[in-house]
This record gives sequence, structure tokens and C-alpha cells, in this order.
Amino acid sequence: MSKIKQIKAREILASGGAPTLEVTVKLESGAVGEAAVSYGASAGSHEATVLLDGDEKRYGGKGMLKAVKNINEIIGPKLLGLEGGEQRILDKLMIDLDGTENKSNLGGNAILGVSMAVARAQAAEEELPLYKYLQKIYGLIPLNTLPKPMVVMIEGGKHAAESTDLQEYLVSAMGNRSAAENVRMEMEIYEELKKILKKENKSTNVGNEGAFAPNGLTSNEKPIEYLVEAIKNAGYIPGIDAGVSIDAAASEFFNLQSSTYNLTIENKKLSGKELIEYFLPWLQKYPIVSFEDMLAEDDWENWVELTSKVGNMPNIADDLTVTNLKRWQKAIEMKAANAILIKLNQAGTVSETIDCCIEAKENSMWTVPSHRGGGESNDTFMVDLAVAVGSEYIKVGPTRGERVCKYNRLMRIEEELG
Ligand code: 2PG
Ligand code: MG
Repeated sequence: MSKIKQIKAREILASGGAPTLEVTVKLESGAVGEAAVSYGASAGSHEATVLLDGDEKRYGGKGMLKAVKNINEIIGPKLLGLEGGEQRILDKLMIDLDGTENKSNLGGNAILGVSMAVARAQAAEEELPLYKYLQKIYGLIPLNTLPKPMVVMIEGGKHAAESTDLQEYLVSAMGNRSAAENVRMEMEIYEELKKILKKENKSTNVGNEGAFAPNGLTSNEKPIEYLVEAIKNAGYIPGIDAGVSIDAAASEFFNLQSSTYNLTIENKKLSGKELIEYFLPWLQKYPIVSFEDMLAEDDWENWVELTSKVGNMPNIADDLTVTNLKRWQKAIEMKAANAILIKLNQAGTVSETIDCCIEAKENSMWTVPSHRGGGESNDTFMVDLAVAVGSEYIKVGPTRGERVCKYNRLMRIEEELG
């Protein structure tokens, strides 16, 4: 064990060119941990707060100097001298110090940055890779399998202008390949998809997450066909080697006033029930691996309806549950979802994030740790977390440094585990 000697935060840039936080924690032994915090473009309204400065003269209000100050002047002094290995105690202390449900006082971004950096510092202290350290302190049982890639191939919604209403069309690896072979397969499929889009005279420019963002589509179903074709053209069997996942991010096209889901490119305004009827035939037509956020973040009733209709297929909750144990427990109890997307910054501490994963495992449900849209960082904590808790998949975009570093970390862990 070693005590915390120094905590220091700074602004760095996130993938979209706006600031985010980086935190360095030093222990008395000399061990150092560093972490960067990611945040989303289509964030759910129940997520832990990303505390922004709101000073329009700096970064259009998106500066994070307040959060930096909260770490350097409030959280830091409170944690100095405490044991770096007491992750749960430190996380709880920061939650109490903040005192709000959604961490709006000190900022979920500030609290999470410290929480992650402390874990890294103590892992360094114990000379353990992060995933092993997390397994140790949270009593998680190591699995023989590594998470598979769930790769965003086509993006629209809030992540790309003039593309689809639905936010993400993904290829999820299936079968028993190694992590490195899964990554190779995904990238070969991505290359084939590029050829298909070119042939169709669609743009191959990419969106926030490094996935293609074709414009001029008039159907939200069409990208699924492209993905299935790309899987085949790359020499793999759809439904055996790889399948399609969809994240609709439906809160983004749900109109609160009219209570309708507005699919702009198809000129459709649908009720929740009609939207479900719109999606369900896809399960018969295509090799669908999972659904995510096909309904809006507070449309509990229709979530229950859809989950009852998809059978054993994972119906993943993201904005509905926002890596929040209370909302996740409610979703499990109501049978509103049967799988959860995991984002550290939605929760705001490492311990709360892990608790959601433990809850999922106890209920035999999938966990899918995920990157974030516009505010991703080069931090790979989410990959170690996925390995530590035994997640089925990690969801990350296919290109751009802040995305591929996640897959590179996964392959490195695979090499390490032998
Ligand atoms: C999502 C994520 C990541 P964002 O909805 O799952 O793809 O997007 O980070 O913008 O919320
Ligand atoms: Mg989502």
C-alpha cells in the first residue's frame, strides 16, 4: 500500500477538438497513474454531469478549467494522505464530497478523472496490468475469453451530418477467433464496405467515430444491406463469422412535444409502437446480433415491449440506463432491457461502473463497454475494464487514433495473456 502524494489535473484536447480532462496521481512510493476522461456527443440526459466552464470566450463555453480547479483545489487536498489502494472508499468519498445525484457540483468528469488515475497509480504500485488490478480489488473472476469487437461501420444521427436518422450500424464479430483475428476480420469488412459505398456513388467520408457517413440515403434500412454485403465480400459468413448490431440512439429523433419518433430521411413520424413494428422485421431479414437504444431514454413502456419481442437477443440499454446502478436495476426488474452499454463517464467513478457490470453478470446479461462520440480520448481504460469484468463486446469505431488505440490495447492484452 502507498498513500496518495499528489493529484494534478489539466485540460487536454478530446477527439472533437474541444477540451477534456487529464489527471495525474502520484503515490508516496513514486508510482504514477494518469487518465483522460471521454464524453459523448449524444449524451443521455440522466448521465453524470460533464462540468463545462460556460465561458463563451474560451472554446465556446466548452472549457474545463472549473473541473480542473475542482480537482486541484477541492478533491486533491481531500484525498492526499489516503491509501491509493482503497478505490471504493476513495470513490465514495468523492461522491459524498459532491453531494448531488448527478455529480453536478464537482463534475462527473472531475471525479472520474481522479478515480481512474488513482486505479492506474495503484496498479503501477502493485506492478499489475490494469485489468488484473481491477479483478483483484473488485473480486472479479478472470475469464478465458476476451471481448469481441463491435465496430461502428456506418454512422449518422448526431455523429454525422446528412446521413441516416439512426446513429450507428455496426459489425459484431461472432465465433471463436482470437482478438487479433477478430480485429483483422472487422477491418477487412470495413475495406469492402468502402468499395460498396464507392460503387453506389456514396461518400466515403467519415463521421465522429471514424465510421463512414454516406449522405443522400433515403432509407434507414439500406446500411444493414451494405454491411451484410461487405461481410460476404470480405469472405466471411453473415450470421456465423459476423453479424450486424444497431444503435438507433432513438432519444435523438424522439420529439417530446408530439411524442413521435421522427425519421427525417424517410419522412415518417412514428409512435413508439409503430417504431417497434418498423424494426422487428429486420430480425427476420438480417443476421442481427444486438439492438441498442431503439427507443428513447424515458420510454420505459416501449422498452419493455421491444425486449419481450426480441427473445434472447441482447437489447442493449445505453441512454436508458446510463451506467447508473439504480436505473439498471429498474430496467432489469421491469424487463426493459437485457444488456447494458457501459461508459465510465456516464457513471462518474470506476466503482459505480464496475457495480453495473457485476449486476449484469449476476443476471446473466451482456456488458458492452463503449467509446464516446465527439469527446473521445486516447485513454484505453475501457478495454481493461471490459477484460476485467468479462464483457462480451467492446464498442469502438474502426479508424482514427483515439479509436484504434482501444483495439491495439485489446491485442496487447491478448499477447500478454498468451
Ligand atoms: C453511443 C455513443 C457511442 P455518444 O450512443 O453509444 O457510440 O455515442 O458518446 O455520442 O453518446
Ligand atoms: Mg448508444
